[in-house]
Amino acid sequence: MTQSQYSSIGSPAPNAPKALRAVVTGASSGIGAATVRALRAAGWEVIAAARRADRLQALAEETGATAAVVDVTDQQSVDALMRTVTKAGAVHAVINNAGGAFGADTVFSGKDDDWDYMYNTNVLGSMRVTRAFLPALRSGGQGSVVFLTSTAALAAYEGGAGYCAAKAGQQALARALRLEEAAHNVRVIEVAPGMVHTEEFALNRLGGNQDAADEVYAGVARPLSAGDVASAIVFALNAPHHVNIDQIVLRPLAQAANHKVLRG
Ligand code: 8X3
Repeated sequence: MTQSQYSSIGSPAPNAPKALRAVVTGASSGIGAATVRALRAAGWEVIAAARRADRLQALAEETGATAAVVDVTDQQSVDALMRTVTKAGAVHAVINNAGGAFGADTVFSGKDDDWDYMYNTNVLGSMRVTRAFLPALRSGGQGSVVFLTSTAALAAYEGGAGYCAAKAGQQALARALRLEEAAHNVRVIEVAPGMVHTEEFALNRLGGNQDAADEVYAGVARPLSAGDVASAIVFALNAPHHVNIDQIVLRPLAQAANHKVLRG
């Protein structure tokens, strides 16, 4: 085998279009915003999509991304985003990052609203966005869809049932989609992080209680950062397009399992 027959995972494919274009949902904070920054740094054109226009505007000014307001729980809003984005050019990647955890109750104390919202954002939101952009991803010739799931999709834990179920649902969606879209040259990538210290994840999960949110990370030497996860996403997207990195699971060293966290 000659040197030229080796592919270089992590570097843009030699035959990649000059300007690769990606849509990132949930881009106003945390992993979504970090992914916008990382993709821009890697030379991608990026549409940063989320509900909060003010945050998006600041991110767009900082990075050169295009801000686009979208609510993934609303199909009309998703379709409007798709029309605006596809009118302006090809789409090579969609990163389904919008979602998160709401509530940390046991099943016995489970709240319908929390479970509905988690399913609606993580699973249905991913489906709505993916469904809307699939024609563009197919016709662009080398599409990629990324799903931000979680280690919560891999193992259930007490107080996590609603979130674990939503993330497992999103993971199942990704796995079925990979089988369906291979024939259309669209690859499907799942990135499943463990504990990531972001401004809002634990705060949302714990009903806005900052003290309780801080407790989640207390004494943990180095939880993952949003940038760590964004790097994994860019790594998978920048692999030559025939390389489908099905799943990346990343955890902080201090979290050997969701329930086993080393605290100093
Ligand atoms: C969040 C990871 O450890 O809170 O996606 O379940 S964990």
